[in-house]
Amino acid sequence: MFSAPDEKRIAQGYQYARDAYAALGVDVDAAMATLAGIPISLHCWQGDDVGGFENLSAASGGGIQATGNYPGKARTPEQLRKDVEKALSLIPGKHRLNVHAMYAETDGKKVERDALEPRHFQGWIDWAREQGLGIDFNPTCFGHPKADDGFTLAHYDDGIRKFWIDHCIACRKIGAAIGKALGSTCVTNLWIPDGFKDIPVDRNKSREILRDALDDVFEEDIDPTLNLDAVESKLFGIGSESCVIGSHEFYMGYAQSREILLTLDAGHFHPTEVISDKISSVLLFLDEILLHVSRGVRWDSDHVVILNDELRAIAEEIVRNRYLDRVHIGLDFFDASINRIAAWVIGTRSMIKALLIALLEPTDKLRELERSGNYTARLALLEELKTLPFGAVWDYYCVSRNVPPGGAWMQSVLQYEKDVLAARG
Ligand code: RNT
Ligand code: ZN
Repeated sequence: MFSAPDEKRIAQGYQYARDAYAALGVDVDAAMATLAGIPISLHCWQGDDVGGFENLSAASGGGIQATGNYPGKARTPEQLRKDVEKALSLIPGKHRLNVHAMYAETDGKKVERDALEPRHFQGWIDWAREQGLGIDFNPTCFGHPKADDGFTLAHYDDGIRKFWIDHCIACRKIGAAIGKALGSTCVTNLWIPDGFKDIPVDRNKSREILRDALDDVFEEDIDPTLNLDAVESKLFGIGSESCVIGSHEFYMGYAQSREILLTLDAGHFHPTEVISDKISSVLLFLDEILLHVSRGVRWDSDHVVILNDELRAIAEEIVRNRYLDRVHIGLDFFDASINRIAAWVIGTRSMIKALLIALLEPTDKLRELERSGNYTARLALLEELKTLPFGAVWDYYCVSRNVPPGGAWMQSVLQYEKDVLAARG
């Protein structure tokens, strides 16, 4: 069922595809070379259902929830790293890993989140160096007793708020240490769950508190070659249905005025609202942004990414506008109902496929048609492009990067499930 096309078929398909794209003025080899230089930041939290290794008895996950109980989830840093390695071995290209503060390694000792230090991430850093990966980072402002009432940086209580401010400051320093150790800029993304389940009376005060708390967090300048700060908005979460303090408008203004990165999560907007349409607007006023590529389904913002129209549109926006240097592409989904490694592989391969399709587009031709007002030909060409043999280029690309083409990777995941995951019980 998941057999790979054989070498001969891949070579033939590639020849055919190269000619088909060349006829439209598209250089397939150049597209693949560009693709190979685009890192995707894989989120470590798909591997353990956003659990972390702190063993806290917190009530909630801050309005985010992985559902399902598929066997074999990673329970130790070593297991999680093994699983990431497995996933990466099935994904073409060089990528990054996105780590949350709750994945600290504290040698069995309790270290409060406001006291975390770079050394608690040494295991990740050493491993990343070995693997040739960059790391991105995140404060964890959820899944903690001090976040149980749904408020962190926007908390009315000075003590609780201070705890989270100190945690976020600690995380920026860890981000910088990671960036330095690996020689690759770390993007540290801040998302907080703060919001009201029911209709609040004072939206303004909470937002003032959050603005001021963020100013405390970002007060110290950090070398931007080591660490870049990003802030992530959300429309609603479980338990914050009526008002999220860190809304899109809030963080748009904040990121712009403080000259930091804005994070656009594809699952954090109204169901018919898309982040692909936001990229070209926000990048007129911001230097760089971070994407959390995800897939919203009704109330859930975190389904596994698939090659759908919006994913393609996101990739098109980045490629057409030559934003590759200004858009950090991160993934953010968690599904505990299917094999977790397969989830990573499916989501990441889909993201890369979307980028490849965008890179294979005769954009100049389409632009010409648009500028001359020939919308008929623009629509016709866009539709014809959809049936070009992109799959043949994808298979060739996979083989050229030493990863399985087609669905052949699935065999390898099933074997790993038998050999490794099953033993975890
Ligand atoms: C939550 C945000 C956030 C988290 C991760 C775990 O809605 O999307 O990015 O998913 O930080
Ligand atoms: Zn996100």
